[in-house]
Amino acid sequence: MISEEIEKLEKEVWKDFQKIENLYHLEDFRIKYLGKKGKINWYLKQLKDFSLEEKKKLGSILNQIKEELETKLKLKEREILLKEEDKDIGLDLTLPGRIFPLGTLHPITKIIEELCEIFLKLGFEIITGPEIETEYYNFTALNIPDWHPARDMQATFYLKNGALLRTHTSPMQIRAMLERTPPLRIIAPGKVYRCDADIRHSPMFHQLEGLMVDKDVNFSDLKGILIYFAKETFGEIKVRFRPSYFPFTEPSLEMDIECVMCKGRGCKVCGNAGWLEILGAGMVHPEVFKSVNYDINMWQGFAFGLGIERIAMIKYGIDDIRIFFENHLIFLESFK
Ligand code: FA5
Repeated sequence: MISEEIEKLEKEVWKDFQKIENLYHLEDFRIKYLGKKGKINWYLKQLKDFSLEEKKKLGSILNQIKEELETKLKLKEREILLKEEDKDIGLDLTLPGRIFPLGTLHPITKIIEELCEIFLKLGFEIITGPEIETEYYNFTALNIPDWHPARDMQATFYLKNGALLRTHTSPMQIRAMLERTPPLRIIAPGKVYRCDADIRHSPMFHQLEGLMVDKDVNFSDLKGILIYFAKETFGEIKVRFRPSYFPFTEPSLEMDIECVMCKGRGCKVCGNAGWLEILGAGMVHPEVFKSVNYDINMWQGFAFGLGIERIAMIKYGIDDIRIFFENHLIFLESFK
């Protein structure tokens, strides 16, 4: 049976791999197993006569072995070269050390740090919280009871036992207000999850929540802070506010930034709108204050939720959100 033969081959591969001691062994090994006429390719070719299901199953096993081998061979080669280098030079303590390539911060981490700096200057405190949430924090306490159609606005990944992956960072508003007494000013950056995927939507993405509660906070304060953040982040750029709806804010707005790709003319990145939506915001709804026992006659507040990837796309001129999570070294190194 071919599956048994492949199993045997896998054992043979790893046994042989242990025997590699120098670059000659390594090259022989590579030709024997990974070469065009090597054993793995030979088995891959045999699969053509099998059923689609078997082809898929066995092909994936063979490709996995191939990938693992390629990675391990690279490491082995490096290990052998380093050993040989040591042999050539002997031990010379006056030689400079080896330079190891340094990594760099991921562009999304960079943007989060930049945004935190901006809001820290404005007196906001940074907090973090769980990505696995309960319906209560993610929806109910935010004035979205279970019958509310707004639950469908954010396609949710449910887990067993009623838990879910948070669909936004807004549950942090509730956590912050329950843990503190007003006045308060917090931001909460973090990962969120939605069943959503295209060039502007990713199933896992980052948001930064902002919440300010005080005795006389109003809508102009909110707009002022958002315009300040946009100027600090992008320099001179056109922004616009649109009226919107969120069950946890009233009134609500969304903020768009002029699309940097097409300068507002319309392109595939902005879906021909000329604008990219980067955040939702509004004045905290009295029902939300009631759910955390804040006196609605004494306290007012605003909240906002920024889409971090959208901000990174605009800032770095990136036309497909998926590239942030594909781990291409050339892309990541360009942020050094
Ligand atoms: C919310 O998530 C609200 N919680 C925001 C909010 C907070 C409103 C506080 C009022 C008060 P929305 O679903 O529009 O809203 O998402 C906010 C931002 O996240 C969007 O403007 C967009 O920039 C970004 N975003 C939404 N879905 C995705 C996605 N799938 N991939 C990448 N970014 C996304």
